[in-house]
Amino acid sequence: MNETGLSGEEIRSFLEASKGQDLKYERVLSSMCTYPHRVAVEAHMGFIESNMGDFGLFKGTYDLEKQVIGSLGQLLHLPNASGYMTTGGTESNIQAIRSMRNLSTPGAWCERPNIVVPDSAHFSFDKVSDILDIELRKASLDANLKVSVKSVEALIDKNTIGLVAIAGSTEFGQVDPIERLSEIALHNDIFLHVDAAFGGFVLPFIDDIHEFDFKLAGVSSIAIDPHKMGLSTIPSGVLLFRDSEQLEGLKADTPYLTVSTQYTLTGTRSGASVAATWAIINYLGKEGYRKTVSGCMELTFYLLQELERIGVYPWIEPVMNVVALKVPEPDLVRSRLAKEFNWQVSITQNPHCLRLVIMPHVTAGMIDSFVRDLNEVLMSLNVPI
Ligand code: 0PR
Repeated sequence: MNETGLSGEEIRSFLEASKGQDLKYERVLSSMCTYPHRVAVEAHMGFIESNMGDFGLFKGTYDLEKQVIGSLGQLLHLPNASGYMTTGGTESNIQAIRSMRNLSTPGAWCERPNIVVPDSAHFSFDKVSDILDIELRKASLDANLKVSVKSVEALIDKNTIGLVAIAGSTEFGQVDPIERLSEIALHNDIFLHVDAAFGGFVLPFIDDIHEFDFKLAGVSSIAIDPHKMGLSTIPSGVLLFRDSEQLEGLKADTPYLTVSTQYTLTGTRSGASVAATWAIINYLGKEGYRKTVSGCMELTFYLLQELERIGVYPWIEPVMNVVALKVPEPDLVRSRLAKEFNWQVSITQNPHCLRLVIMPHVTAGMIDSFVRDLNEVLMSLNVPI
């Protein structure tokens, strides 16, 4: 740290230079985040000092948080859901499993508790396993990259405290057979957490019906992220519980704050995200999200149509705006797209594909030039597609 501070002008110019090195979303086809909506940004800036870690001081913001929980609970078919705003899917997943662990009857497992997750689960569950010392059992996927129900059933034993299902997998945008997993959870009297961090703001707004939420009696908690397809600011995640007792399972005493208990993983947390999320869900409403999601889906199908012309096909028919493409040498293609054309795309592991996410910042013009550039890279590889 310098002895004396820089001038405001110097600070601005340093920051501008740094920002200039950041990539613009206009070349990004790999991200599950996007530009937050201006209404969310405005609300965020208006609440920048608000700390939900001591919400007795910020009663107005806390009330907005309760309204967000109510609105998203209602969207996911449980208006009186309990929960709170997290920093995103990772924290929601950690807290959901921590609550399962804390509520599972002591002595119900003999050795180490375990959870059964799809092989497609986000890497946040590896963090869960490490932090909570819970065994992670990975169930295999079927040909459509949904978790195999048989594999899940085979992995459940007396030490299993819960299951995880994915509604919108990170790599493929696939939705697990959650209706069946709900029945299995009820039958075994264990929890079922649904990771809808991405799909939670997509599935309710598309025409195809995928049952994934609290409508299913076995679903005990859901992670849904406003900072992904919800168009809110970072960091905005939401964790919802069916039962207030599940939230109680996370209780910590906070004797010197304005409130005596806390249920969150972090202490100090952003009231700005709360205001931004409240603002955007109320500004857009279901109608606005339906428009946003249908725009992304139309572009997703436009992309597929254009790719077909150059002989490139998706591994599975996309369920949402995440596309995994069969191309030869995906790593090489990815790095050449970045180096030669400045495109940011990602890859999937198994199967090994090129992965694109068609977020609200993507335009038809972006797709046209991406397909042209991809074709050039593939032609120069000189291998059959
Ligand atoms: N669950 C699912 C299904 C996810 O896709 C993700 C993140 C998480 C949980 C974790 O959410 P947080 O990152 O909010 O804690 N999926 C993306 C990923 O890890 C996140 C991402 C976002 C990656 C923007 C890149 C990027 O530019 O791939």
